[in-house]
Amino acid sequence: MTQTFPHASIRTSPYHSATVDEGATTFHAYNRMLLPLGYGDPEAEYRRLTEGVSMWDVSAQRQVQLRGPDAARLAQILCARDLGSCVEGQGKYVALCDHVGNLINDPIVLKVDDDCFWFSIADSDVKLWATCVAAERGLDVEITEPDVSPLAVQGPLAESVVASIFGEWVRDLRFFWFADAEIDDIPVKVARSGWSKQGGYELYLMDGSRGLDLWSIVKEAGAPWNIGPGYPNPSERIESGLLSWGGDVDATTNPFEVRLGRFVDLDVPDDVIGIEALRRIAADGPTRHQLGVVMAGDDPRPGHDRWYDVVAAGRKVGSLTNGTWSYKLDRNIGFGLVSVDCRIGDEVQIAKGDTLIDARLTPLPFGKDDR
Ligand code: THG
Repeated sequence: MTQTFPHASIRTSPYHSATVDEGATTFHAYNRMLLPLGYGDPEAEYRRLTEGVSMWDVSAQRQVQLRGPDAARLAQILCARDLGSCVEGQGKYVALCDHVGNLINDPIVLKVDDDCFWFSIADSDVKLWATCVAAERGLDVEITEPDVSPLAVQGPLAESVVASIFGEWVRDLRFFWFADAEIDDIPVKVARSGWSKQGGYELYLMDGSRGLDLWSIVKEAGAPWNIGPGYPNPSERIESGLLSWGGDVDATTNPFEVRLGRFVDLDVPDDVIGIEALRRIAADGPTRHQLGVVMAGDDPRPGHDRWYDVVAAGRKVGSLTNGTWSYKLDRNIGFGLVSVDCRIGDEVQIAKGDTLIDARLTPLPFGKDDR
């Protein structure tokens, strides 16, 4: 396996050749790293995740490490969520906003120790942002991208697989909490997290030279439960209402518009970036909100390549920001980022090229009966 230089425009993950050997058919660039996005049988990969157990290379969820006496202060300045109660070994999902309250990333923040935080990031350059903010404010903190590469084990049987590798203690981990562990001298952090609502873990590999070893260990341990390869699954995550930063937000989306208001604490200190703007937006009320969209027809439609207009009474009222076939609903579904004048239950249309598709607005996450 060749690990390319950190500044390469597209880097490979420590699991890369294993994913190729497993038959990965699609890769996406994410944080300048190749992220496998499919192994050729979407339905089997969906069922494996929702009924069994699946393993994913998510090294592209890079860590930005803040280390030093001012690490906690910088972490808080960057996050519109109160981190004061966050203890060592705990993670929190946060909104990272710019000075006008636009969402520029939605990482999980892991408190590694009092002087060290990891931001497990979505696809934007948080290291550059954090480095600039720290320097401008004269903070004593070093910002790096450490050699850390998460491997997700997701699905209802994930707990059995991960317990068989690391021990029964993993069953007691709370959501977003993590702990240090070792297997065959491979250092990892075992976290209860992952970009699905099927339950599971992320193994934060802390030695990139051992990626293929860790992959084999998980694959062998999971064999009794029929583990197989998977990827951040669009059907499952859209059914479950999980946000994809970059896919579901544009340059002017604030957290309240995309259901992240519950992760924003308006009473954080005034030096938190964007907090004044967020207080104002909260007081005035956002102009858009995110709802589910269920489209008519029971044939899977081809992939979603861009945002499509959501139309009501001949007028654009918002955008369909993603779209997928739902195996749970047997319908095409997606997220609408639409005017707050649009309500759950409204009949709308999706303008896909010249085609107008009848659709209805629903709550998120999708329920079985929302079809
Ligand atoms: N794992 C790790 N890093 C990541 C992601 C991940 N970085 C990029 C991206 N995913 C960050 N985005 C999310 C979005 C949603 C969730 C996690 C990361 C998530 N949300 C739950 C929800 O919204 O229901 C739980 C939130 C809560 O209750 O606190 O899990 O997946 N390492």
